[in-house]
Amino acid sequence: MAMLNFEKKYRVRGGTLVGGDLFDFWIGSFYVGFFGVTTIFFATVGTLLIIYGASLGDTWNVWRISIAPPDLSYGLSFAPLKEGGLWQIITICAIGAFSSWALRQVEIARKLGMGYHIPIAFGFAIFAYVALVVIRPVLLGAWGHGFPYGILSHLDWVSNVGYQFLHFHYNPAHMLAVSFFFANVLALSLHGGLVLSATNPPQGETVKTPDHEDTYFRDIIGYSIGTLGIHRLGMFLAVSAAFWSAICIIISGPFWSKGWPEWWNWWLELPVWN
Ligand code: 07D
Ligand code: 07D
Repeated sequence: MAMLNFEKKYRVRGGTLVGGDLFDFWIGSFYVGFFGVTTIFFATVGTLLIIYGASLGDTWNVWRISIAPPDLSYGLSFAPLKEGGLWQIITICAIGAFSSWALRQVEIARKLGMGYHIPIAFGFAIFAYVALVVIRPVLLGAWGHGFPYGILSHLDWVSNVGYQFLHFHYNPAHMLAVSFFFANVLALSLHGGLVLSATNPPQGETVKTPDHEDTYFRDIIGYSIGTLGIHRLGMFLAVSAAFWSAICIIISGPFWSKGWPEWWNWWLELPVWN
C-alpha cells in the first residue's frame, strides 16, 4: 500500500486521552491533538522567555547566552524573575513541553493500535532531565543545583559538578551509563551496517533477506539475535543508558557527598583481603 493511501486509511478519529474530538485533527501531515496544542504553548512560552532572558544578559553570542538558576540562598522558593525566576518558569515550560510531546506520542500510538514503546523510551530522557533540574535540586534543598540554560555554560556546570566529586569516572552508575551508551553505539552501528549491506547491494544484484542477515551473524559469532531481537536489545541499551545517567547524578550529593574514588574503599575493606 502506498504511503499516502496508508495514511488516509489510518487517519481515524479516536484514541485521544483527553479533549475528545475537539483537537482530533491534522494540520498537513502533523497530528495536532490536545497535547499538540499544549506542546506548542509550552515550547513557545519557554522559547520567548529564553529570548527575554538573553536580552537581559550581556551577549547575543549564541554560544555564550546563559540563563542561570537562582542562587542557592533561595533554597526551594520562587526567585524574582531576573534572579533565577526565569530559569524556574523555563523549567516548568520545558517539562510541560517534553511531557506533552510524550503524551502526543501516546495518542498517535493509540490511533494506530501500536505499542507504547516510543513514549516509554522518550520518558527515560525526560526522567534524566527531571533528575537534573527537579529531583536532585529538591533532594539537595535548592533550585540552584539545577544546570544553567546555555550552550557553553551547561558544559561548565557538568565539569564543575564532576570535579566536586574529584573524579566522576569513579561513580559506579556513571560507569554503567557510559558503558550502555558505548554498547548502544556498537549495536546500532552493527545493525545499521548489517541492514544496509543486505538491502542496498551493488547495481544488478538482488536485495538480500533477513535470512542472509541471520546467517551472517551465525557464521561470524555463532549467534544471531534476530530481526525483532535486535530492536529489543537496542531499546534496552538506550533506555538503560538514560536510566543509569539519571541515577548517577541523583546519587551525587544526596546519597554520596565525598569524592567518588573513595566509594570504592568497600573493595579494599573486604574481609577476604585479611
Ligand atoms: C542529536 C537530537 C537532536 C537534538 C539537538 C539538541 C537545543 C538547545 C539552546 C540556543 C543528542 C538541540 C539543542 C534545543 C538550544 C539554545 C540556548 C541529541 C540529538 C541537536 N543538553 N551536553 C550538547 C542539551 C545536558 C553535555 C549539544 C539539552 C546535561 C555535553 C546541545 C539538554 C548534561 C555536551 C545540547 C542538555 C549535558 C553537550 C548537542 C536538556 C548531561 C557536548 C546535544 C534539555 C546530559 C555537546 C556545546 C546532542 C556540545 C552537548 C543540548 C542537558 C552535557 C546544545 C537540550 C546538563 C558534555 N547539549 N547536557 O547532540 O557540543 O544531543 O555542547 O537536558 O559536548 Mg547538553
Ligand atoms: C538529560 C537530555 C534530555 C533531553 C530531553 C529532550 C529538546 C527539543 C528540538 C531538536 C541524558 C530535549 C529536547 C530541547 C529539541 C529539536 C527540534 C539526556 C538528557 C528530555 N561522561 N557526567 C553523563 C560521559 C565526565 C558528569 C551522562 C563520558 C567527567 C556529570 C553520560 C565521559 C566529568 C554528569 C556521561 C564522561 C563528568 C555527567 C550524560 C568520558 C566532568 C551528569 C548523558 C568519555 C569533569 C550527566 C543525567 C545523559 C548525567 C553525565 C558520559 C566524563 C561529569 C553517561 C562518555 C569525568 C556531572 N556523563 N563526566 O545523561 O548523568 O543523557 O545526567 O569521559 O549530570 Mg559524564
